[in-house]
Amino acid sequence: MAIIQNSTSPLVARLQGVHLFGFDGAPCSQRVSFALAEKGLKRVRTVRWDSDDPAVCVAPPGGYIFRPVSLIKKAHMTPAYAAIQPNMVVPALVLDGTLVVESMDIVDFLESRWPEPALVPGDPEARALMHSLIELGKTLHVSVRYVSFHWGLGRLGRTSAAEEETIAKLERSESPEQLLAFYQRYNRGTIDEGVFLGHLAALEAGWGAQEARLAGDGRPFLTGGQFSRADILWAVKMQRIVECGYPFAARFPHLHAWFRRMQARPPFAQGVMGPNRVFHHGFRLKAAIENFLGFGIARVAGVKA
Ligand SMILES: N[C@@H](CCC(=O)N[C@@H](CS)C(=O)NCC(=O)O)C(=O)O
Repeated sequence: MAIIQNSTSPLVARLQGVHLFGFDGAPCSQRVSFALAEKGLKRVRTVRWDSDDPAVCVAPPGGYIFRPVSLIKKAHMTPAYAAIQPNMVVPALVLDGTLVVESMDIVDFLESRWPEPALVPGDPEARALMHSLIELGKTLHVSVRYVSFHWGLGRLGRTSAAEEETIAKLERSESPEQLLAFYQRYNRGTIDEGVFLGHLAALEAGWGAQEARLAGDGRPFLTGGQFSRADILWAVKMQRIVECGYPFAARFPHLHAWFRRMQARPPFAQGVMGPNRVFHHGFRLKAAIENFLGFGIARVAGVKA
């Protein structure tokens, strides 16, 4: 589990209760807010991410304090945030001074503290499938990045020259995210269309396997009869691609029906959709216009790289 010992941020040790450093439009952060809502923990307050005011350093039991780290304002590319999350991405979670990074490790950590309701299936076979779907989801995280930058964020996803320099200064060479390498190519438009199509095809292969399983036995959840962490990870991933305008209902109807079931869960509505509404509608509108004009993601759905 990605617990960060000896964080250089003075803020971490001061935080009591649960504090989530995240961004509501970001899938990795949404996974954690979805899981917190499934565990019945409510977002009781939203404060500046770096506030060390004693009045907001203690989260009440049964709730959590949200500390939004704006990816738009590039708050994650600052020395103070890098001291909390050394890979300069959201989310990061602190519970009573213990700092955890990596979204699925955070979900695991939450499970160890709040075992009920369980987000792990009781059946060993379903549990093994959950773990393999989570591993697949982690591997495909980079593909969601490429697809959502290309067909979702577009030019908005670019960083300025000054921001690129900041990443170069702050990013550790061993960071698994390798933000600098990505932005250097993304900012200059040097990533070949085939690379983006390859990432979309990788995601489609993942969705195809799930479509077959859901269609095969009519199971309600990805691993069978019980909701699990795999549903959290994949529903949030799908949410982002839906926002890019991908035609799921036509391409993967059973997966689409499963996604509608996930959306109907109150914790999804509360943890993912509620705070994400502005981003969601903005992205959907942009995607609908692009699909209508014929250069959106719908045009390339199902096209191999
Ligand atoms: N492996 C990390 C990935 C985190 C990640 O990539 N976060 C994205 C948002 S989903 C981010 O903060 N990106 C910042 C950027 O692209 O500049 C996790 O699962 O927590």
